[in-house]
Amino acid sequence: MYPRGRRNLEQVHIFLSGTQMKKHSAFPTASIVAGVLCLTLITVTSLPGAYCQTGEVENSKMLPKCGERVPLDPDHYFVYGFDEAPKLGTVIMKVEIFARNGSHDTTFVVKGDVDMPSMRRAHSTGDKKFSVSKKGIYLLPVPIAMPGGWEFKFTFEKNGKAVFQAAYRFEV
Ligand SMILES: [Cu+2]
Repeated sequence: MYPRGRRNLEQVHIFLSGTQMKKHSAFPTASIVAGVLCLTLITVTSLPGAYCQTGEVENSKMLPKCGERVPLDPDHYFVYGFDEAPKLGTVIMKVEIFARNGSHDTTFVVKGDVDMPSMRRAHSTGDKKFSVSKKGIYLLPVPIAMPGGWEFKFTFEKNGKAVFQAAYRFEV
């Protein structure tokens, strides 16, 4: 004789396997469809800029979404995004500036300042200069101190003058 609890567990188990088998025979294509859907999702989210989330936009000085081309001046555009989903600790913000012909441009000075809009200046780093990698990619480590809404402000300078400023808001 099984103790009552164990028998109940076995009954539950049999019930579950029965349901699964029934589902399988009744909808033989269900799992295939689910699999294809999964693959589609993976394909979509593994495009460049996979870690991009849509930002909150309050005004025209805000960037709606990372991973997309942003016009910088008549001859240049840039693409930006974190190297991974923003999380507590340090994440790297990447910026690539392209000339019209598609080549990297590294003649700008790019600065970034991160802060929490709900706690102004509590975690602000102030303007920090991006470094430029050998591949011509601008990189800046960004410290994320707590979960919540964050804002990253970009400043692009040419010949010592700010030529473009915009902010990107994201959630951690
Ligand atoms: Cu905070």
